[in-house]
Amino acid sequence: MTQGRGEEPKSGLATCGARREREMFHRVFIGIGSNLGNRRAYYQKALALIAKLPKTRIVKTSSLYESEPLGDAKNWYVNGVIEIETSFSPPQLLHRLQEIELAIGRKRAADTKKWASRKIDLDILLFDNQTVDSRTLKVPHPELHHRRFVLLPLCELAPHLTHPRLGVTITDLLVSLKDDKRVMLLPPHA
Ligand code: A4P
Ligand code: MG
Repeated sequence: MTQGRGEEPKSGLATCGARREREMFHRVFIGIGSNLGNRRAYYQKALALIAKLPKTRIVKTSSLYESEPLGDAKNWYVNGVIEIETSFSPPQLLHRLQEIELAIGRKRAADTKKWASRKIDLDILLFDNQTVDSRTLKVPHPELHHRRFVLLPLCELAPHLTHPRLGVTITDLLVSLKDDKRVMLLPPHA
Protein backbone atom coordinates (compact mmCIF):
# COMPACT_ATOMS: atom_id res chain seq x y z
CA MET A 1 0.00 0.00 0.00
CA THR A 2 1.41 3.40 -0.87
CA GLN A 3 0.19 6.94 -0.61
CA GLY A 4 1.62 10.23 -1.98
CA ARG A 5 2.39 13.21 0.19
CA GLY A 6 1.05 15.70 -2.29
CA GLU A 7 2.34 17.42 -5.40
CA GLU A 8 5.94 18.49 -5.96
CA PRO A 9 6.39 22.29 -6.11
CA LYS A 10 7.50 23.60 -9.51
CA SER A 11 9.99 26.44 -8.93
CA GLY A 12 13.69 25.74 -8.27
CA LEU A 13 13.56 27.43 -4.90
CA ALA A 14 10.48 25.51 -3.90
CA THR A 15 12.06 22.26 -5.11
CA CYS A 16 15.06 23.01 -2.91
CA GLY A 17 12.68 23.57 0.00
CA ALA A 18 10.91 20.32 -0.82
CA ARG A 19 14.22 18.47 -0.82
CA ARG A 20 15.03 19.89 2.62
CA GLU A 21 11.60 18.78 3.78
CA ARG A 22 12.14 15.29 2.34
CA GLU A 23 15.40 14.99 4.24
CA MET A 24 13.48 15.26 7.50
CA PHE A 25 11.42 12.15 6.84
CA HIS A 26 11.98 9.24 9.19
CA ARG A 27 11.58 5.54 8.50
CA VAL A 28 9.36 4.12 11.22
CA PHE A 29 7.85 0.70 11.92
CA ILE A 30 4.59 0.49 13.84
CA GLY A 31 3.21 -2.66 15.46
CA ILE A 32 -0.57 -2.98 15.36
CA GLY A 33 -2.63 -5.32 17.53
CA SER A 34 -6.33 -5.90 18.23
CA ASN A 35 -7.98 -8.59 20.33
CA LEU A 36 -11.46 -7.21 20.98
CA GLY A 37 -14.57 -7.08 18.77
CA ASN A 38 -14.14 -6.98 15.01
CA ARG A 39 -10.35 -7.17 15.13
CA ARG A 40 -9.76 -6.89 11.39
CA ALA A 41 -12.09 -3.91 11.08
CA TYR A 42 -10.29 -2.07 13.89
CA TYR A 43 -6.94 -2.94 12.30
CA GLN A 44 -8.10 -1.53 8.94
CA LYS A 45 -9.53 1.56 10.62
CA ALA A 46 -6.15 2.20 12.26
CA LEU A 47 -4.46 1.92 8.85
CA ALA A 48 -6.93 4.38 7.34
CA LEU A 49 -6.40 6.91 10.16
CA ILE A 50 -2.59 6.60 10.00
CA ALA A 51 -2.78 7.12 6.22
CA LYS A 52 -4.66 10.38 6.86
CA LEU A 53 -2.04 11.80 9.24
CA PRO A 54 -0.27 14.90 7.97
CA LYS A 55 3.45 14.69 7.14
CA THR A 56 3.14 10.90 6.98
CA ARG A 57 2.70 8.18 4.38
CA ILE A 58 2.35 4.44 4.62
CA VAL A 59 5.16 2.75 2.69
CA LYS A 60 4.49 -0.96 3.28
CA THR A 61 2.06 -3.16 5.17
CA SER A 62 2.73 -6.71 6.35
CA SER A 63 0.38 -9.65 6.16
CA LEU A 64 -1.97 -10.08 9.10
CA TYR A 65 -1.29 -12.75 11.71
CA GLU A 66 -3.47 -14.29 14.39
CA SER A 67 -1.52 -14.72 17.60
CA GLU A 68 -1.99 -16.39 20.94
CA PRO A 69 -2.20 -13.71 23.65
CA LEU A 70 0.84 -12.94 25.71
CA GLY A 71 -0.41 -12.14 29.23
CA ASP A 72 -3.76 -12.86 30.89
CA ALA A 73 -6.11 -11.88 28.04
CA LYS A 74 -8.19 -14.75 26.59
CA ASN A 75 -8.84 -13.48 23.09
CA TRP A 76 -6.33 -14.10 20.35
CA TYR A 77 -4.90 -11.03 18.63
CA VAL A 78 -4.75 -9.90 15.06
CA ASN A 79 -1.24 -8.50 14.68
CA GLY A 80 0.77 -6.89 11.91
CA VAL A 81 3.41 -4.26 11.22
CA ILE A 82 3.51 -1.28 8.89
CA GLU A 83 6.36 0.86 7.65
CA ILE A 84 5.71 4.59 7.42
CA GLU A 85 7.62 7.72 6.50
CA THR A 86 6.90 10.66 8.75
CA SER A 87 8.40 13.98 9.70
CA PHE A 88 6.88 13.85 13.18
CA SER A 89 9.35 13.50 16.04
CA PRO A 90 9.05 10.34 18.19
CA PRO A 91 6.94 12.04 20.93
CA GLN A 92 4.74 13.76 18.34
CA LEU A 93 4.13 10.45 16.57
CA LEU A 94 3.33 8.70 19.86
CA HIS A 95 0.77 11.42 20.61
CA ARG A 96 -0.84 11.03 17.16
CA LEU A 97 -1.01 7.25 17.54
CA GLN A 98 -2.60 7.55 20.98
CA GLU A 99 -5.23 9.89 19.50
CA ILE A 100 -5.98 7.23 16.88
CA GLU A 101 -6.26 4.54 19.58
CA LEU A 102 -8.81 6.72 21.42
CA ALA A 103 -10.71 7.50 18.20
CA ILE A 104 -11.09 3.75 17.61
CA GLY A 105 -12.45 3.32 21.12
CA ARG A 106 -9.46 2.16 23.12
CA LYS A 107 -10.15 2.49 26.84
CA ARG A 108 -7.12 3.69 28.75
CA ALA A 109 -8.39 4.03 32.33
CA ALA A 110 -5.92 4.07 35.22
CA ASP A 111 -7.62 0.99 36.69
CA THR A 112 -7.39 -1.01 33.45
CA LYS A 113 -5.36 -4.19 33.96
CA LYS A 114 -1.92 -4.44 32.33
CA TRP A 115 -2.24 -5.88 28.83
CA ALA A 116 -6.06 -5.83 29.10
CA SER A 117 -7.92 -6.74 25.90
CA ARG A 118 -8.04 -3.80 23.54
CA LYS A 119 -9.69 -2.79 20.27
CA ILE A 120 -6.42 -1.40 19.05
CA ASP A 121 -2.83 -1.02 20.22
CA LEU A 122 -0.29 0.97 18.25
CA ASP A 123 3.37 0.62 19.25
CA ILE A 124 6.35 2.43 17.79
CA LEU A 125 8.76 -0.44 17.15
CA LEU A 126 11.65 1.33 15.42
CA PHE A 127 12.29 4.97 14.54
CA ASP A 128 15.18 5.27 12.05
CA ASN A 129 18.08 3.86 14.02
CA GLN A 130 17.32 6.14 16.95
CA THR A 131 17.08 5.07 20.55
CA VAL A 132 14.67 6.85 22.91
CA ASP A 133 14.51 6.13 26.62
CA SER A 134 12.09 8.57 28.25
CA ARG A 135 9.39 7.92 30.85
CA THR A 136 6.66 7.84 28.20
CA LEU A 137 8.51 6.43 25.22
CA LYS A 138 11.01 3.64 24.69
CA VAL A 139 12.37 2.97 21.20
CA PRO A 140 13.17 0.41 19.95
CA HIS A 141 10.13 -1.12 21.63
CA PRO A 142 11.71 -2.98 24.59
CA GLU A 143 9.84 -6.26 23.94
CA LEU A 144 10.22 -6.34 20.14
CA HIS A 145 12.99 -8.93 20.07
CA HIS A 146 11.11 -11.33 22.40
CA ARG A 147 7.89 -11.50 20.37
CA ARG A 148 7.14 -13.73 17.41
CA PHE A 149 3.95 -11.76 16.67
CA VAL A 150 6.16 -8.69 16.07
CA LEU A 151 9.24 -10.26 14.46
CA LEU A 152 7.34 -12.33 11.86
CA PRO A 153 5.53 -9.38 10.24
CA LEU A 154 8.54 -7.10 10.74
CA CYS A 155 10.74 -9.63 8.97
CA GLU A 156 8.41 -9.52 5.96
CA LEU A 157 9.05 -5.78 5.62
CA ALA A 158 12.67 -5.37 6.74
CA PRO A 159 14.55 -8.67 7.08
CA HIS A 160 18.00 -7.03 6.85
CA LEU A 161 17.34 -4.12 9.19
CA THR A 162 19.65 -4.06 12.20
CA HIS A 163 18.21 -3.57 15.68
CA PRO A 164 19.80 -0.29 16.92
CA ARG A 165 20.57 -1.58 20.41
CA LEU A 166 21.30 -5.25 19.77
CA GLY A 167 23.22 -4.87 16.50
CA VAL A 168 21.49 -7.97 15.08
CA THR A 169 19.25 -8.19 12.02
CA ILE A 170 15.52 -8.86 12.31
CA THR A 171 16.05 -12.19 10.52
CA ASP A 172 18.69 -13.26 13.04
CA LEU A 173 16.44 -12.21 15.93
CA LEU A 174 13.65 -14.35 14.48
CA VAL A 175 15.92 -17.35 13.91
CA SER A 176 17.21 -17.32 17.50
CA LEU A 177 13.84 -16.42 19.07
CA LYS A 178 12.59 -18.47 22.02
CA ASP A 179 8.86 -17.66 22.00
CA ASP A 180 6.56 -20.66 21.96
CA LYS A 181 3.34 -18.63 21.62
CA ARG A 182 1.51 -19.58 18.42
CA VAL A 183 1.38 -17.13 15.51
CA MET A 184 -0.47 -18.01 12.30
CA LEU A 185 -0.72 -16.24 8.99
CA LEU A 186 -4.29 -15.04 8.37
CA PRO A 187 -5.58 -15.59 4.84
CA PRO A 188 -6.18 -12.17 3.18
CA HIS A 189 -9.98 -12.41 2.96
CA ALA A 190 -10.92 -14.77 5.82
N1 A4P B 1 5.27 3.56 25.56
C1 A4P B 1 6.60 3.45 25.79
N2 A4P B 1 7.25 3.09 24.68
C2 A4P B 1 6.30 2.99 23.69
C3 A4P B 1 6.38 2.67 22.30
N3 A4P B 1 7.57 2.36 21.72
N4 A4P B 1 5.22 2.66 21.58
C4 A4P B 1 4.31 3.92 26.59
C5 A4P B 1 4.01 2.96 22.17
N5 A4P B 1 3.89 3.28 23.50
C6 A4P B 1 5.03 3.29 24.24
O1 A4P B 1 1.07 1.65 26.57
C7 A4P B 1 1.53 2.07 27.85
C8 A4P B 1 2.50 3.21 27.68
O2 A4P B 1 3.63 2.75 27.00
C9 A4P B 1 2.00 4.37 26.83
O3 A4P B 1 1.29 5.31 27.58
C10 A4P B 1 3.26 4.96 26.23
O4 A4P B 1 3.60 6.17 26.88
P1 A4P B 1 -0.42 1.32 26.36
O5 A4P B 1 -0.63 1.15 24.89
O6 A4P B 1 -1.26 2.29 27.08
O7 A4P B 1 -0.62 -0.02 27.19
P2 A4P B 1 -0.18 -1.47 26.80
O8 A4P B 1 -0.09 -1.62 25.33
O9 A4P B 1 -1.11 -2.39 27.52
O10 A4P B 1 1.21 -1.59 27.52
P3 A4P B 1 2.59 -1.98 26.90
O11 A4P B 1 3.51 -2.20 28.05
O12 A4P B 1 2.95 -1.01 25.82
O13 A4P B 1 2.27 -3.38 26.28
P4 A4P B 1 2.66 -3.86 24.83
O14 A4P B 1 4.12 -4.05 24.78
O15 A4P B 1 2.00 -3.00 23.84
O16 A4P B 1 1.99 -5.28 24.84
N6 A4P B 1 -0.18 -10.61 22.82
C11 A4P B 1 -0.30 -10.77 21.49
N7 A4P B 1 -0.41 -12.01 20.97
N8 A4P B 1 -0.30 -9.69 20.64
C12 A4P B 1 -0.18 -8.39 21.10
O17 A4P B 1 -0.21 -7.44 20.30
N9 A4P B 1 0.14 -6.96 23.04
C13 A4P B 1 0.31 -6.78 24.35
C14 A4P B 1 0.59 -5.42 24.85
C15 A4P B 1 0.28 -7.91 25.28
N10 A4P B 1 0.09 -9.20 24.66
C16 A4P B 1 -0.04 -9.35 23.35
C17 A4P B 1 -0.03 -8.20 22.51
MG1 MG C 1 1.18 -0.77 23.68
